[in-house]
Amino acid sequence: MALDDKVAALLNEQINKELFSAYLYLTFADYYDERGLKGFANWYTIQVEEELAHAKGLRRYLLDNDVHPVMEAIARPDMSFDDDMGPLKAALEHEQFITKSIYECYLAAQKVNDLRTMKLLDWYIAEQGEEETNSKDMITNMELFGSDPKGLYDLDREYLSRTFNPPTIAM
Ligand code: OFO
Repeated sequence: MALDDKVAALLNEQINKELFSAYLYLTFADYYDERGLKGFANWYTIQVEEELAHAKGLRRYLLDNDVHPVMEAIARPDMSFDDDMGPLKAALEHEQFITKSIYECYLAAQKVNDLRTMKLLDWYIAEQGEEETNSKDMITNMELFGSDPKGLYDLDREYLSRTFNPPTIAM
């Protein structure tokens, strides 16, 4: 069954949003790198990989459904931060925006009884749940330990150990 035009267009837009997420998180990694917080920088660099994987998963899905993916221009992230909490709060806000966007894709698919796309988006919905939880945890950790140099050092060490595990979606 061919993909509905509106569903295909929303999924294509979502590719751009995922690529923008990668771009945004690169700027967060830069912020922390320049501050000497290599663990936080590592965490966001890995997040960039995750976002690229999300974009590639949607691209694969369009290709598999005979829809040509269109790579639109990626906006320049406009972010400057006054303190180490800034990127963490911006990340949570951004993930909530992405969750809403995935829900819109899901609802469009549901409207035309596109069960296959709904199944694909189930994965993205669960992933967004995880990403919102991670973002909230990072804010809480910063609130609890960030004002103490030793606490911040330990947090940074912890984030240094994050590695990229390619997600299970087809790319
Ligand atoms: Fe693609 O999950 Fe974050 O934005």
